Amino acid sequence: GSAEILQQLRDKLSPQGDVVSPRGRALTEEVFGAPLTPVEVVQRICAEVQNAGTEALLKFNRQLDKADLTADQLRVPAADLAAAHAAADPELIASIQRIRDNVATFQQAILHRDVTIEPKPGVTLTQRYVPLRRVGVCVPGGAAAYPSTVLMTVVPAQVAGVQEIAVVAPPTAFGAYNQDMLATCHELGVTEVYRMGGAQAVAALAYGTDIVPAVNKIVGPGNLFVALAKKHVYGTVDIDSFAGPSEVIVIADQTARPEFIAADLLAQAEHSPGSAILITWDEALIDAVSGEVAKQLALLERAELTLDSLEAFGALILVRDEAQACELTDSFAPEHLHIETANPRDQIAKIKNSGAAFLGHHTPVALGDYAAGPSHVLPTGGTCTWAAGLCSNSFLRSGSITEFDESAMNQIAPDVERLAEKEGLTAHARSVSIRR
Ligand code: HSO
Ligand code: ZN
Repeated sequence: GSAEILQQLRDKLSPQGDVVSPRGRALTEEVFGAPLTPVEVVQRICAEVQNAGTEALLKFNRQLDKADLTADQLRVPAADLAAAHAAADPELIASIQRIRDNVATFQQAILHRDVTIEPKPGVTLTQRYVPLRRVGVCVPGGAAAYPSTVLMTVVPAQVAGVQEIAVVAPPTAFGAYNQDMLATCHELGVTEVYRMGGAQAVAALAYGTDIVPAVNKIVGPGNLFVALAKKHVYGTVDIDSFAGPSEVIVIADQTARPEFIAADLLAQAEHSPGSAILITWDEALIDAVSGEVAKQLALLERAELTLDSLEAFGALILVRDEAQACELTDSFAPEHLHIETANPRDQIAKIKNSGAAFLGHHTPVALGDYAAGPSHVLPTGGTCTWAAGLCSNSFLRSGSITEFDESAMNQIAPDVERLAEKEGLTAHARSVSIRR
């Protein structure tokens, strides 16, 4: 039955929350002198950064990321950004420019525009959208470098009209010292890049220090500590949704090519951890895909990590029919959904819950990860039932503007006065009646 399959699928979800590696646990115990939960660790780090600012930041850089920086080394010098750009592969820069255009075109097209209506003569009502002034972008740098994350966060913010963008990346080879990431920042006109990561970077962005001015919103993916820190500082600043370990559900029928599907599952597992699940009603496809996965795995650079991830968080699911495939997928609410069937629009119409959907045999998820236009910062772990992926509108806030002329006010006045009297708020009522 569907309920049992769904439970099995949920068990296949890569860890979204409370898992810390033994190494991470030992490290925090060493730093804090006591075995703390991740939430406690994050509370301590945020409080210290709030109180001691840069000094605390430098200490956590040293203790948690093993980077012994001075205060004036926290910000990447403009010359380093320019040098990374000058030394970058020209083909990479050309790709970044084309991708920036793709992302900007889509993000511009979906941008909210002010709406004004005149519901009655003399009444003007407006919903207007104003960009956030200053935002912080977290770029991960633990297991791999992510110039693509710079594109998928910075470009939507720029399209929205954000004036100041501060990028933070951990002081590691894959993070703030990654030349491709720095070159991407420079190409996009980002001048503020900081060598700091983890909860301490989130706290610095939220509270501000003498080196990093506080921001209005913090976005971007990160590990558990980054996610918990964002949750902790929410209210001081806004945050985006929780982008945890990546997942994909592939729905396929007999028209799908097993070698394509195997490649798609492996691409997701490569994130390690990454959940990769095939759902099909075509029994022959299961065997064919399974054979292809084994064959293709051997060719991969990160074969071992990918296999580990696949064994823990991969699944090939045979369902009764198309209806059950759609029902299961909708209940699971995957971050990525790839439909490789004859008529993918039939299935997507039946599935409301997915962070991002990819249709057909020629739309691998990697197109969206790197270049298509929608951002790859997406809600994971079933949170797309209530959260949305990052986009240009994530960097806008709305406000309303109301204006009545005298006769329009006179017309609406009795309703206002009546409700104000009922609430016992006679000053409210009088502020209207005095004008009549
Ligand atoms: N699949 C990731 C994004 C990514 N993939 C970046 C490769 N680089 C989360 O949507
Ligand atoms: Zn990816």
